[in-house]
Amino acid sequence: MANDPDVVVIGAGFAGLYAIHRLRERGLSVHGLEAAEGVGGTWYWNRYPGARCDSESYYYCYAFSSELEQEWDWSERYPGQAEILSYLEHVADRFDLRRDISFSTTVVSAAHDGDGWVIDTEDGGRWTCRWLVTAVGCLSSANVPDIPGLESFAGEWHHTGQWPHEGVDVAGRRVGVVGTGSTGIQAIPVLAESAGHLTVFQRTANFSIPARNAPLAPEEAAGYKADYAAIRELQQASTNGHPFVVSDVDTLALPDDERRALLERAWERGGLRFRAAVRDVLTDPAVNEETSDFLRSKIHETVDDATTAEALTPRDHPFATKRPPIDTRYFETYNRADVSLVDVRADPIATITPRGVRLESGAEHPLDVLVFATGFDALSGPLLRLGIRGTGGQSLADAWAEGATTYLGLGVAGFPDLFTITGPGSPSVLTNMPTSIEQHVDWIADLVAHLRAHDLEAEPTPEAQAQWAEHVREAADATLLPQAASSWYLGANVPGKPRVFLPYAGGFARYREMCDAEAAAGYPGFALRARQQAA
Ligand code: N01
Repeated sequence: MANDPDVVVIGAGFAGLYAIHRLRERGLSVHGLEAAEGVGGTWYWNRYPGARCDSESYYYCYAFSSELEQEWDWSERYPGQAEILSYLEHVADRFDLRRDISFSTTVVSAAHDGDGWVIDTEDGGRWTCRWLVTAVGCLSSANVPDIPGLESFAGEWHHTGQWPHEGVDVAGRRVGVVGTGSTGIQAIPVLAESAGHLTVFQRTANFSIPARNAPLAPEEAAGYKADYAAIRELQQASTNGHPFVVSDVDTLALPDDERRALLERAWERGGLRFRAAVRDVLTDPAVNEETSDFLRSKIHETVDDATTAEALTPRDHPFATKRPPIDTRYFETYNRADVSLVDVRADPIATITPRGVRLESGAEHPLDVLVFATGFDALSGPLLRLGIRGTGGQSLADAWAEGATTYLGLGVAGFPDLFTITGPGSPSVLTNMPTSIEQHVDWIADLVAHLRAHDLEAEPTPEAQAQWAEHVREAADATLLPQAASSWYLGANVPGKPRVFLPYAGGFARYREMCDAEAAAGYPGFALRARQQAA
């Protein structure tokens, strides 16, 4: 194909692969540009020890093909990184997607020239297209803290989101981990198994629920396959794309012993389902405090040393206001003699030395391997890296100087014919990602087909975008979510990033209905212009 397809899709993870497939089905020519050497997105890059999905395998997958649902066998309750990557490779082959993807191709700029998009890549390539679809993920821009002296470190250091494919040999070595979010909490128990000594540098103690991972029994897997129609229906009707019904029990009205029993049952079942077992946990401070206290007590029951247990106990944010990790023997790991916890809120990291990490107090922790499980410049970061310029040469960075705003998380005023899968302002990271991705891709494919049929170009109106930004803020404010001051949902983890609550917290089902209503009404939130006029 010449370098001028109808649509360029940037990224070949869950979102990009499905976008290529779906847009092809709509009769458009599509080409994917992917920085990595292969498909997989998040699951290509995040190969750190213990990397595993927190959604359960039977629904952390595509729903668009019932044949695919029936033919793929998951081996565990939660799929590991390698298994998800194999699944996405299978999808790429099964739907013959690779022929339309350029790998090892990093986009350095994308500019709208009044007629369409001109995309330049690091290797000197140029692509032109009418519609640009970003499928760059929400958590793909690694956040390595700017700690003085890192370049002087004599050992090796890695960010979990850019983990070497050949692995890192930690056997018998002194390993340090900075960060105790979902990633750190997955990696720490696995690293501790083989490291000589593991030191965890914790700034914020975190809640975590046991995942209770296990092999998926063949009869259980067969049951899911037989039930897919109902499972998918439940996901579409849910708050966050998981096939769980949120409990309707008013926990505060229960006698103490029954409330405790309900929480114990949810704890024993484990995983992200825990949240769904407690009605109003994200909206009612009293319910949340009860639940938080229950989880704090579990940390103290699990960790032998009382001082370590208290240091691991979160007291500065309500449960689930930061994305709650799920774990396999995380708190138990601190009972090992070869694992130590360093509280870097009390004594912050001052510098990295050739030998290891030095704290403000002067204490030095010698290390051979330093692991940054320090998260990502979430949602807006991956888009800003693309060097996008819209009408009049305006950069996306300038448009978002006060914080990322979009209409429905799907498009940005001033950037015609640009569509952002799971962009800022969409439910995205508050949901099961494949469910949100499919909804976005289907919606975008319908809009692009409409634009082609009528020879139109589209961009959100500034009014619709401003109203949506206000609605996103109100939806977050109606919950306890903004109370976690250091949350990446707010951009608080990246120095200098504007504090704007980035995902839409109003719920997946409600959001889907709003998107459907927008399409049914002929896209009133978008300025639709005849292309001849626009040119
Ligand atoms: O990143 P995070 P993550 N000095 O930003 C600490 C998804 N995910 O990679 O809280 C010291 O949550 C930081 O401390 P603080 C999931 O959505 C999904 O763990 O800012 N510490 C925090 O402890 C998740 O939420 C799966 O005070 C520093 C940690 O690093 C999202 O990815 C699996 C520091 C970062 O936590 C991100 O999780 C894994 C510094 N300078 C992840 N800078 C699935 O299963 C940062 N920290 C799908």
